[in-house]
Amino acid sequence: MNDAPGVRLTLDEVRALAFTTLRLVGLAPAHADAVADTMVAGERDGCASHGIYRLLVAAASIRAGTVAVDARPVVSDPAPALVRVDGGGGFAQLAFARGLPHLVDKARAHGIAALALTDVVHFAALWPEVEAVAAHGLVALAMTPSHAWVAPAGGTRPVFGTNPIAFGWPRPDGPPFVFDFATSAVARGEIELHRRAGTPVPDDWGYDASGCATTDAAAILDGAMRTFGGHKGSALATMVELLAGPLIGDLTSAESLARDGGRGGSPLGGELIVAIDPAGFLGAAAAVHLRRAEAVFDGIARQGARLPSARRHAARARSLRDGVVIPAALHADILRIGG
Ligand code: NDP
Ligand code: PYC
Repeated sequence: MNDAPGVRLTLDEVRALAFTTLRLVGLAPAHADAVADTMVAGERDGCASHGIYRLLVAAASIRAGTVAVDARPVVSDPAPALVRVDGGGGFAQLAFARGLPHLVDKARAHGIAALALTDVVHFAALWPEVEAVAAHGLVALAMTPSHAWVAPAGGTRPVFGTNPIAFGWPRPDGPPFVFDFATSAVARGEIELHRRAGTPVPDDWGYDASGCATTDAAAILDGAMRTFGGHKGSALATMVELLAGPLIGDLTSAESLARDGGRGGSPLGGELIVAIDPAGFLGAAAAVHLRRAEAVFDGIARQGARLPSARRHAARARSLRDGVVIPAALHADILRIGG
């Protein structure tokens, strides 16, 4: 149980804190809007490693000069079912917002479409994006490489990023089914929170710089993280490197880290988002088959197993009602950024 002192804020106050801080460190208003939204969503849904903590991370990238604070995303149309948004070195959130309407239109027109965000800076969770696509009744898949922090199964030196994969499935009677996780044992943000708190981590999260398993969060951040699920996570991490890297003409995690050049900014490169319209294969029968799919979710929930995204929605309801509690030390660090 975490009994560290906290500061209770309404979600409006969290948003104001995020927006004001981002503006103070020089982020242009359109970016500050989009970035603040994603941080508030993370905090609201109880995702501590990708909530308001990310203000420290985003501000560090801005100060390190690794993000273009006033980039203007440029949308292009490489093929009938493809859309590309060149983020111009800015944060990914605004590029995604610009590309989303085109992705939705193209998926409706062709049954399937893909959006490539290129030359963006990524510090965030992917679930807000698949949730936004699923809100249009489309199935969504998103992935992005990061910085080379993660060793392949069988090795101890970093090759992959933490390379998240997110999936969204629209449901007839409620919010979409969504999962979103790193292909590393945990997100790097989780390990950073342990380092901040001075708490040990499980001994299967990573290696120190000499390749030995360790429970010391700082040693893992200087060494290598592990993939989840051994060779299976390792293969999925490889897939993310390829599909959201060379396939869309953007960086691998190793190239991202090299381009950062030790400045300590967030991952640089691309993201791939695929949207599938159930009506593409099924036409008017889509509703019947989506209803049939509900049996899969019932089969999980009926035996007391937890559906991914159920915890987030419960946290969301709580936060909308009661606001959120931010660790006092984090709140103080955020105020210091502004100061
Ligand atoms: P977790 O290991 O906590 O897994 C999160 C996902 O698994 C969520 O969908 C969660 O649902 C679900 N889940 C967790 N526990 C259970 C359970 N017991 N039963 C069923 N479902 C469960 O996340 P990670 O640490 O791997 O990643 C956290 C975040 O970090 C992600 O949002 C990811 O996008 C982000 N990230 C971003 C990166 C980037 O480069 N931009 C890189 C790496 C990670 P629920 O949400 O309901 O808890
Ligand atoms: O937590 O691994 C992570 C991460 C990388 C980029 C954004 N989050």
